[in-house]
Amino acid sequence: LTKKDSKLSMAHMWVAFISLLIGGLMGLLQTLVRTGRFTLPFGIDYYQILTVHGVILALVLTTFFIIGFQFSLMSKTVGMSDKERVWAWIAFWVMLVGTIAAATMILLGKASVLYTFYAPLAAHPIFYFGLTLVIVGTWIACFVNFHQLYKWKKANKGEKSPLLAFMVVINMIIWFISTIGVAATVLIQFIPWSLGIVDEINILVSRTLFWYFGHPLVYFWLLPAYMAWYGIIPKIIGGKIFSDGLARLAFILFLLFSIPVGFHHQLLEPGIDPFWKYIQVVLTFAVAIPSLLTAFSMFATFETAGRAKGFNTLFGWFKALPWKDVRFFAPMVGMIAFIPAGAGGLVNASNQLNLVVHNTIWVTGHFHLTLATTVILTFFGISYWLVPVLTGRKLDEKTNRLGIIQTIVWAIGMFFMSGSMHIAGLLGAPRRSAFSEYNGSEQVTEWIGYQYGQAIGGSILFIGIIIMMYTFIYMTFFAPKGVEEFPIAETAEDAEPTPMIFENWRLWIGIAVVLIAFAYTIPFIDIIQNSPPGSPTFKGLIGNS
Ligand code: HAS
Repeated sequence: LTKKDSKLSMAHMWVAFISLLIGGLMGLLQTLVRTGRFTLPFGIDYYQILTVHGVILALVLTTFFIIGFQFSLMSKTVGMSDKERVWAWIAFWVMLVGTIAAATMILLGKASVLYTFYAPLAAHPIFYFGLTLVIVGTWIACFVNFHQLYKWKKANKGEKSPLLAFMVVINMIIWFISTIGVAATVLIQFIPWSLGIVDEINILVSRTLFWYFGHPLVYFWLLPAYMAWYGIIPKIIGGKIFSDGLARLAFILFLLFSIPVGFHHQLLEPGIDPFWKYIQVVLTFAVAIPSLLTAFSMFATFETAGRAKGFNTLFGWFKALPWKDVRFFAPMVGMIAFIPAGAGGLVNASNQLNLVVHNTIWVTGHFHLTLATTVILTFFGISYWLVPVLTGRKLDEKTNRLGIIQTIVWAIGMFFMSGSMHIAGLLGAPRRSAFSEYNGSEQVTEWIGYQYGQAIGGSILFIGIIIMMYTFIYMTFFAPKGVEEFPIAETAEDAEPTPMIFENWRLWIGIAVVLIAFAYTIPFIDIIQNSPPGSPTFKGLIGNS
């Protein structure tokens, strides 16, 4: 990568890692509050830190890391012109100004609306203006990426695009289409409401538009991890990509199925016709298929790499994997975690089982396994080679060892925290609640051991964050100078050729739009026609006091 490209990606990494520290500290405080033995100082409200935690980690860290990582992939595979880089910097600054505006309002206690921020919780208008800027910034980044691939295709007529560039563009199309929903609710509903121009808001519409965005959001987080699994890990383990076509097919299936599924977050919500919930649940099960393809493809990659190295028994590949290389080890632990994590997702998506787990802390356990383990460990795994590449340094043995320890610490912390959350959730413990004895209810006594389990896990995880921050700073400023490899894998020679229809963007975007229209139009009209008028602003109750 050129110096200019490196600087751009590195700016994103800085925001991501500072977010990790702030957001992680808030997470630790939450788990301590939930033991009932710790109260927050200086009158800080539980929901204020819960909002900082969710927004900073789930929205800010992820978005900056992903966009920074994707810029580096695009620069490496299809190149970035000076003009594109100027726009990429504009995107970065617009996002950053928006983030600072929204974060300031949360820290001032004027936007304790949680990371899902749908009505009836109300925040200060500046929070919503900040969000708008963040979205606009990401849209600029989308168009920079689209332009990069478009230019490459023009210069390389008839050739299939580089796999990683193809994947980045799919992820950004998903992001662009889904953020239209959140932009609509922010601009049409929240800004006029928070400014007092209207005094009512349709809560169901706001929740529906949020979840139209909220579910594809989780795949916007997951797909960069899959980019590393498909396109980088094979190189690190000394193997080849099992099938370029299969990898592209998985990403196309995400484009088709990750958006028309938001209702699976609203299964218990009155006001949405059960038939349409049913349709979206079917589509939810369809979106698990590309993950199953990915699991297959990863096993196949491991096995073929192992066999090529002479490990020819059924499970011989296991021994052939470079367990002592943190660039592989951290994402691999993430992959293993995704087996129970994905199974938990399928539980959530099943209507009857959702009755048991919805709004319990099981759901929090689910996304700490998916996002905070599978995705984040893969992001950490990426940073062990990407940060040295960007700073012109080498991943030395000491950092590699520390990274392995960090991964183990993270896995143990998450085992306790997410495990306790899953079990307590099945025992009925609610999510998003500070400590309460619920007037001495007997059931609550069943939860308390698991709340301690969460605090133990949370404390271990915080140690993991400190190690990661140390490693990040070391790799940025102190690691030995040198040239670290940007590990991009090649496809196996005997793989089937990739069908060119996968490059037919109009076709796939067209089908995606038709599916979205099918899954949302009628229920949305229903919601608008039949739902009762909105509720008052709830000013003074939370956030906007
Ligand atoms: Fe989810 C709630 C359903 C995946 C994140 N999810 C959430 C929330 C978040 C979230 C943040 O249907 C909470 C939102 C809130 O605040 O209310 N989720 C699913 C389903 C999947 C799924 C069906 N979720 C994710 C991912 C996330 C994420 C990924 C973040 C990155 N989720 C739900 C539902 C709810 C929900 C409901 C609402 C619950 C409620 O009631 O509120 C699927 O995509 C999962 C498919 C995955 C698999 C696993 C494949 C396994 C692989 C690993 C292979 C391993 C290898 C290593 C190769 C089928 C690919 C092997 C090596 C060895 C040595 C063994």
